[in-house]
Amino acid sequence: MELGYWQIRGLGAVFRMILEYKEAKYEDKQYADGESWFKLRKPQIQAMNPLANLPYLVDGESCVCQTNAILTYLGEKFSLNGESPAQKIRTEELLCEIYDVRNSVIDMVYPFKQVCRNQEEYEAKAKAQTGNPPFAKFEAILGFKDNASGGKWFVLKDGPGVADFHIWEMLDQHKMMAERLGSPDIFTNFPKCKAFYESFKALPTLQKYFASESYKLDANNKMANCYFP
Ligand SMILES: N[C@@H](CCC(=O)N[C@@H](CS)C(=O)NCC(=O)O)C(=O)O
Repeated sequence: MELGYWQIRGLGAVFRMILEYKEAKYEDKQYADGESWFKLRKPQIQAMNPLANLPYLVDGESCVCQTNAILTYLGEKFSLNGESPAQKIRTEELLCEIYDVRNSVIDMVYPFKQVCRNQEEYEAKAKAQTGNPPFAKFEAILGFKDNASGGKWFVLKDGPGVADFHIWEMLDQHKMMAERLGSPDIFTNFPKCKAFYESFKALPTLQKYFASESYKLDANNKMANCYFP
C-alpha cells in the first residue's frame, strides 16, 4: 500500500497509526513541498482517481481518496468497522462527528479560514475551545448502554476501530494545544476519554510509531496560527 499525505500529522497521522497498529506493509509518502505533490505525484494519482487529494491510499488496483472513505476502506480490509450493522453505522457516525471536531480546529489554526486571522485571535479561541473541549458526545458514547467494550473502546469489543484512531488523534492534538496555552487538563470532565486515551497510547503495536519521527511531526502546516509541535 502507499499512503500519501503532507509531512505533518494532520489527517495523515490517523492512517499512519492504523497501518502501524495492523503492522501492515506500506510506504508512507510524506510530501514536504507543493512541487513534489502538485507537480509530480498528483497527476499520477489523478489518472487513477479524479478525486485525487491528500490523504490518498493506493492498494493494488485501488486508489481511494477522502479521509472517511479511506477509513471505511481500511476498516473493511482490517475488520475495524464493527461486525453488526449497528456497529458499522456507529463507526460512520463517529467518523463524521470527529471530522466536525477536526474542522473546528482547522478553522482556528489556519488564517485563510478567516475565523482566526492571527495569533492573538487564535489564542483567544483556542483557550475557549481547550477550556471547554468538544468531547462530551464521545464521553457519552463510551458510557452508553450499547457499547460493546463496556466503555474502553468506541465501537469494537476488544480494541480500537477506525473511528477510535481519529478520535485519539484529536484528543492528543487538543491535549497538546491545551498544554501549550496553559489551559486546564482537557480530560477533567471526561474520565472515560482519558482512560481510552491512555489505553490507546499503550497499545503494543503503536509503540514504534510513538517513538518515531512521524509522531514528532507538526500537527499543522507552518502557515498555521498555532504552530505547535
Ligand atoms: N475532505 C478531504 C480534505 C482533504 C484536504 O483538504 N487535503 C488538504 C490537506 S488536509 C490538501 O492539501 N490536499 C491537497 C490537494 O488539494 O491536492 C479529506 O478529508 O480527505
